[in-house]
Amino acid sequence: MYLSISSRLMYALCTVTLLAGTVSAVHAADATPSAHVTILATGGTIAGSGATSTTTVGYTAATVGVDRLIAAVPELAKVAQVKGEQVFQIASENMTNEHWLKLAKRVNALLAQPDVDGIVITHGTDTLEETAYFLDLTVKSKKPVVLVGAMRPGTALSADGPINLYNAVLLAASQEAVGKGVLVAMNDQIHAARDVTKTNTSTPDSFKTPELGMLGYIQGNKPYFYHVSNRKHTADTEFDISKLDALPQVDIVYGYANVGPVALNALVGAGAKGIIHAGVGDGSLASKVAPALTAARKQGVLIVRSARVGQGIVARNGEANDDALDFVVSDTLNPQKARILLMLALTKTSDSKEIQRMFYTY
Ligand code: DAS
Repeated sequence: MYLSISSRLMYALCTVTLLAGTVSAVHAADATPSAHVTILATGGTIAGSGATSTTTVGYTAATVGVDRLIAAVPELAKVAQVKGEQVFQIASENMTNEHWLKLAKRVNALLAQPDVDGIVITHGTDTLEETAYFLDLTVKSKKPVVLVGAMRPGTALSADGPINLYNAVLLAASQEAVGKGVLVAMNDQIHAARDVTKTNTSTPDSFKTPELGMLGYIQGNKPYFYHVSNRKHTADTEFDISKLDALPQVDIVYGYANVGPVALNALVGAGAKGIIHAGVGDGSLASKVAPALTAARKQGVLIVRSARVGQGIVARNGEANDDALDFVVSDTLNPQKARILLMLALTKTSDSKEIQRMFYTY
């Protein structure tokens, strides 16, 4: 076949372009990712192990160290330059205020380093939503902080930990996650720390943001955001834990049919500085409990009316005359998250009007 000179030149140009493309693709596949992500390991099922491959309950949490977690997912190296730190090794039902303060201080110290672009925290699922919200209110950076856990131990068939960890690191290394607040990456979904909650004792789809909605997905090695959180968080927080060694004692009392004031009086007697009332319905107060709450308020205990139902706004002056009783309402925060915001609020003020503002801000 005889080609004119211009056709030969075009053919040669196309060949060189194709080869260059192939070479760059090969290099791209082997290129060291630029993002530096630190994994802070705290324990939980993601670090758990069971006796057999079908043991998905009755396993032991918090047995596998951070180096083995990372080694079990070599694909992490394709999405970030990863370092691991074992900050705790506990089942998260045992998480304490002291753990939270230590973790938040470590996160802030790492994020202040120019060579850290994002942080992933591996965590038990039982209190993951609480730690996430505490960090959402105390991390002083726009860099991504992503919490991740697992509903099945790494020894189980279809363990969810490895893919959850991969997704969390990919998210923490992404530009898309910058400035979005503390995130939770579970089951290929991206949730905001403020509104996510564990909804099932054992299934991999346990983490949901029931009515306010999750923020997006992780699919095909990429995060997709469809919403952002409207409330203040992270770099915009007014709370500073850098000099705190303890948090004010805040406890939760649960509402139910036939409830009395015994638990409430015991908690106030033990020195609670704040009480979250997890009321039935729209945060209703039983007539046998209301006088004890009023008395506690008069003693200087800050009272927040939340609701055990988990979704919806607890209306101020709805089921109780909050103005007259000088109570605060939790807005849409569930009781366990309202407790976190009240603890931090009490590190700054005991003024109930200021604290109510905070519940409408975060
Ligand atoms: N006990 C649970 C915890 O550590 C195990 C888990 O689900 O992570 O939170």
